Amino acid sequence: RHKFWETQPVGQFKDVGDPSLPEGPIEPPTPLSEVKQEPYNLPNLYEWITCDMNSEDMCSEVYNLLTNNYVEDDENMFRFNYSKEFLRWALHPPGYFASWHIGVRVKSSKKLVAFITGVPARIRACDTVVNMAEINFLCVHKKLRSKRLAPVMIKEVTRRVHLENIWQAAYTAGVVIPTPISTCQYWHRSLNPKKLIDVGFSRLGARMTMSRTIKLYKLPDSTSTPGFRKMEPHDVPAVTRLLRNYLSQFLVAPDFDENDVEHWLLPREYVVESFLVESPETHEITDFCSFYTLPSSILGNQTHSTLKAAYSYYNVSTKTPLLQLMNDALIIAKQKDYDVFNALDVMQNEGFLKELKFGPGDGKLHYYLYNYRLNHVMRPSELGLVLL
Ligand code: NHW
Ligand code: EN5
Repeated sequence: RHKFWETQPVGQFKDVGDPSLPEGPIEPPTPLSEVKQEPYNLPNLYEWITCDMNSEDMCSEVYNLLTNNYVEDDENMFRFNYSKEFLRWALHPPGYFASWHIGVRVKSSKKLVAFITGVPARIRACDTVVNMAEINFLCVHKKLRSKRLAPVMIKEVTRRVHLENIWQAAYTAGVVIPTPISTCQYWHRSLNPKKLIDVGFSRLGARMTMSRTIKLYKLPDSTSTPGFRKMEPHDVPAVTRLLRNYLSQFLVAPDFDENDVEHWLLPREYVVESFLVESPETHEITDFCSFYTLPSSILGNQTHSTLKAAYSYYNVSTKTPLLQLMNDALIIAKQKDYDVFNALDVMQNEGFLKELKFGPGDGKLHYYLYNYRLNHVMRPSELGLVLL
């Protein structure tokens, strides 16, 4: 069934629920001298490149490959359209390795035809903080699909991760492969219902008119929480404390330090937005919310070419009810002209999804670990990790 994944150190379907298998690494690390020193072989017409995403030209080539060939929904109506600024941000966290930004191009024409990336992250699984790679942006050009190029890409990124003495990875995918640690549901909150219906992202409900639908999703013009404001650089220490404390309750979550928070959560226009509540009396930072910007190309619509989507990222409520905090996030997203606000049912998100008029989407997101076994499948609410 899974000729490639059966050979890899990942949980196998036949082992699900077997309590005799120990939690932790599936294979021990090998001495670095035993890690293969040369890249894996590619079919003869192709060659490996390391993509310098600081180079404007390289970043544009990657952007174009992904814009035309990356993830689509099951009916091929929408395709993720990560911006160049977003890709630069996603691939340059503290301690990143340029060697983990891997391209494949045609030798003769130099055309980029495949891509895969890793970035380093400390991720806690139960009680153990593990140095991992987060793998993302695996893409093979549409014309080169089903030729078993993806397994070679995955083996090559694995080799380059091993060369940095890292032996575990985390990744998410819309497809089921051996073996998810958890399966999450996408939820969507309409901000611009007319456009969403016009482009086929959502449908007019039964016994609903367009004007009733627009009224249903109306939001106040301004946020309601006193002390709600954008996060600023001087907030990094307080946000780090708040977030670390919050994430400690989940079974799998990033172990963020101040450098990570500065990189992943300080606002960057059109990339990531973060807000917090500063108590007007004590000036304490009590609550936090954030979302990232990931538009989708609309395939084959005469009037609209992009869907502006905000994706819920990390949220923490200690004083402001989560419902009220996320309602303020929706108001901000509406002000900023997003068409839809998306969220997964991870962390405590189930506590606001239905009340704030999110509806379940047709997509699921499966979470995976490489070379690390957990002994039970987690509920989404036990996950404290959001990948881009
Ligand atoms: S998920 C997004 C993945 N990208 C897309 O969906 C874009 C559109 N699709 C494509 O470009 C986020 C191609 O269809 C791809 C597959 C390239 C997906 N993950 O070359 P073949 C990520 O980026 C397996 C893992 O013939 P293809 C996370 C498939 O099951 N495996 O297929 C990435 C089969 O193996 P099997 C996937 O359609 C995580 C084999 O690939 C997969 O031309 C990567 C078929 O290969 C997926 N999304 O190309 C793993 N999709 O055993 C990282 C298919 O079933 C692991 N496959 O026969 C950790 C590494 C680091 C470890 C460090 C210690
Ligand atoms: C790794 N970082 O399927 C990411 N999106 O529901 C890779 N559906 O947008 C993983 N099909 O339900 C990728 N509208 C996995 C996701 C791939 C993209 C994907 C789904 C998630 C999606 C939309 C559009 C469906 C179009 C037809 C959807 C319904 C919205 C409706 C709004 C009103 C309330 C009810 C729901």
